[in-house]
Amino acid sequence: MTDATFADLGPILVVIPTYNERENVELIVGRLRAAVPEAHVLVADDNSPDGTGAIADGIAARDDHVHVMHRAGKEGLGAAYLAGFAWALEHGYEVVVEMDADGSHQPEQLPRLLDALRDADLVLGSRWVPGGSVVNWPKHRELLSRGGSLYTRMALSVPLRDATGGFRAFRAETLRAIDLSDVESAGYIFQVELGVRAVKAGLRVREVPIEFVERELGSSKMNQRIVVEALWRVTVWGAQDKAAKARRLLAGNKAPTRGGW
Ligand SMILES: Nc1nc2c(ncn2[C@@H]2O[C@H](COP(=O)(O)OP(=O)(O)O)[C@@H](O)[C@H]2O)c(=O)[nH]1
Ligand SMILES: [Mg+2]
Repeated sequence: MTDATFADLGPILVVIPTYNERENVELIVGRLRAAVPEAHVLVADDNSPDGTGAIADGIAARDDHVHVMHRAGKEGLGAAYLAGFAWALEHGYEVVVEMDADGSHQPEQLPRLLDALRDADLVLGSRWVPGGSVVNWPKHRELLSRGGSLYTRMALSVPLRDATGGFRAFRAETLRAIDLSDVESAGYIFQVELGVRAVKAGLRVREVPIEFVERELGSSKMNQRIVVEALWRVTVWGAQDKAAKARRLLAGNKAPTRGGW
C-alpha cells in the first residue's frame, strides 16, 4: 500500500457513526487505516452505553489520524453525520466519506469511491448497479432497500439506483453547495435527502459498485420508526416536487428551480 495515493484530492476524513459497536470499532478503524493510510477518521459516537466511545478514545490516543466526537445521546444517523460534516468542514478536509462501523462497507473498496470522485462531486457506493452485490443480507432488508430506491426514483424523478446506501464520498464543496442547515431527516432517510439534493443541485453524482456484507458482530439499529420516517418523507417530498413543477408550468417558466430542495 503506497502512501498519499489520493493526495490530489486533498485531505480526506472518513466519518464513522457508532452506536453500540464495541465489537466492531477497532476492527473497522484498523482496516480503514490499512486500506487508505492517508485518510483521517472521525468516530461520531452517540454516547453508546456499551462503551464504544471509550474504545475509540483509546485508538485515537495511539493514532494521530483518528479523532472521536462524543455526542450527548442517540439522535439518529442523520444527526451524527451532520455534526461530523460540520467538524470536517471546520477542520479543512476536502473529501468527506460516510461509512458504517459494522463492516458492511468494506474499507478495502474505498479506493474505488475515491477514484470515481476525481470526476464527480458525490460518489455513492451502490449495491444495485451491475457489479454491486450483497452478502448474507436478509431478504426483507434487500426488498426494503430495492423498493426504497425504486420509490425514490419514481416519486422524486432522480436516476439513483441505490438511494439509501451509506458508503459515500463527498467533496467538501458538495456539502457546502447542498446547504446542510435545513436538512430535515434524522434517521437513515438522511441518505436519500442528501443524494437527491445533490442531483437536484445539478452536481455530478456517480454510483460505483460495492459488495455490501451483512454485519457479523453486534446488532442492527434499524427499526420501524426509521422505515416510517423514510416512507413519509419521500412521499411528502414527492408531492412538493410535483407541486413545484406545476407552479413552474403555470408560470410558463421551464428553467429548473429548487422546488422543495
Ligand atoms: N452515532 C450514531 N450512529 C448510529 C445511529 N444509528 C445507527 N448508527 C450507526 O450507523 C451505522 C449503520 O447502522 P446499522 O445498525 O448497521 O444499520 P443497518 O446496516 O441498516 O442495519 C452503524 O455504524 C451504526 O452504529 C445513531 O443514532 N447514532
Ligand atoms: Mg449495518
